Amino acid sequence: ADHSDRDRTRARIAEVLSRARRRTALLTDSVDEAELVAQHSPLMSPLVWDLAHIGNQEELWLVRDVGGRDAVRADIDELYDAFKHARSNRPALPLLDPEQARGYLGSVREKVLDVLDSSDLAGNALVDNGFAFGMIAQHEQQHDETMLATHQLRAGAPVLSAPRAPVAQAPAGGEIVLPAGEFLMGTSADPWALDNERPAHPVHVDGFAIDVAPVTNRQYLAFIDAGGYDRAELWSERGWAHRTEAGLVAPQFWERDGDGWTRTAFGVRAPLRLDQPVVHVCWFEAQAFARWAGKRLPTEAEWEKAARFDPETGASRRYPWGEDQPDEQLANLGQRHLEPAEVGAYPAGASATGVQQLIGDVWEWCSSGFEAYPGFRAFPYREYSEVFLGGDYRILRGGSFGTDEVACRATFRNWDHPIRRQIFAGFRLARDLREDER
Ligand code: AVJ
Ligand code: FE
Repeated sequence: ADHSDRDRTRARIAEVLSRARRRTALLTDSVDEAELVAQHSPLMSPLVWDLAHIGNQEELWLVRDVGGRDAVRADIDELYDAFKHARSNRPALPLLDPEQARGYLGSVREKVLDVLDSSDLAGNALVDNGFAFGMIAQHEQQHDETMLATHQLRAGAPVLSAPRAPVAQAPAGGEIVLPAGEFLMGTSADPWALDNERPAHPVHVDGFAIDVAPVTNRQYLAFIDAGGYDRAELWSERGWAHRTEAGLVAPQFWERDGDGWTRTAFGVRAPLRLDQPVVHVCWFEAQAFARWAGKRLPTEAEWEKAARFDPETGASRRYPWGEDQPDEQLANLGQRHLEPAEVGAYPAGASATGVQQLIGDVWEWCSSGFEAYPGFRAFPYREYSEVFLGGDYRILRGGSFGTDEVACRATFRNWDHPIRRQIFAGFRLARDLREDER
């Protein structure tokens, strides 16, 4: 049994690594050399930096650390260390050119598959259950989502395409009440969970109500039409200062079109799909919308309780719908579509309490900052999570249409600065319970 378990884990690792690599190839082979080395936005690396950085992380952890093998290219570690060079400075570095980068990734992967073959996937925390391989697959997919955001920022003719995201058979709306009580937040059991998701720990959450669906373009339009961007009282002081300085008037990539609005996604300008979740808003915009609507953003614990808590068993699930891996009936993940789906399009993916589309579609801003769970231990490196804890970040949960399932589960924690909008972020609303609801 031990043997076949190990073989199954090896096969799954090989599969997730090659899925990540197919996506990396799609994102980098779809534009020409000039576009690979260009800076499409000062917020983003040139695609060719992400490409070689993916290979370099894989080399550091799997070839050298897990495999104990000789370096493939020890001379380039510094260039691809994210902490050594700001994104805006990366185009000026003596980077590998696209052909060299592709060759480098290929050489690294070849060694990694050999390391995988000879590893018994046990013996220390780095390799137990294939953790380091899972971490590196997640890392590549995270950069693939980042590269997808770079694609969204590039000018010029479209190069990516995908089928339209599903429409809803029945609209989703309203809210779900979760009574006060404890639930188990985070995980100690999920073998590929990253350090910041650990350990599992009980959290008491006061009773709250949370929306069944994320806020839609239709609802967001009503906020704009009500003068939401011009009413300082709806914004926090910092939010208003940012809104003024950045000249925010609508979500990023929206453009006026007569009386209405269009949205440009991956080079295609089209009328807004009103029943899709709003995307490309910053935390300050989400907060102002919430105040206008008389509600608030959920805390991170509320979001996770809504996503995981099963009132019948008292247990926390891996996904809202249970333990099964996501599929196209359950959630809009994996760049299968290049847009969020209409609210109500994934009824099968609802949580035990009936909350929908928590996984996939859009990352959801929470009110919380990025803090360590009690008992947190940085692993295997401080620069994944620890150096960001307590910084000027807000939590995002649930993944987007651009998140691969290997990097998405109801415990997964993402974070970004509250002004960021180039990520695939939207939000849903929550509120405290009234006296008569408690
Ligand atoms: C967890 C998404 C915030 O992209 O900055 C990639 C993931 N860490 N390489 C990021 C990450 C190192 C990280 N986020
Ligand atoms: Fe990285």
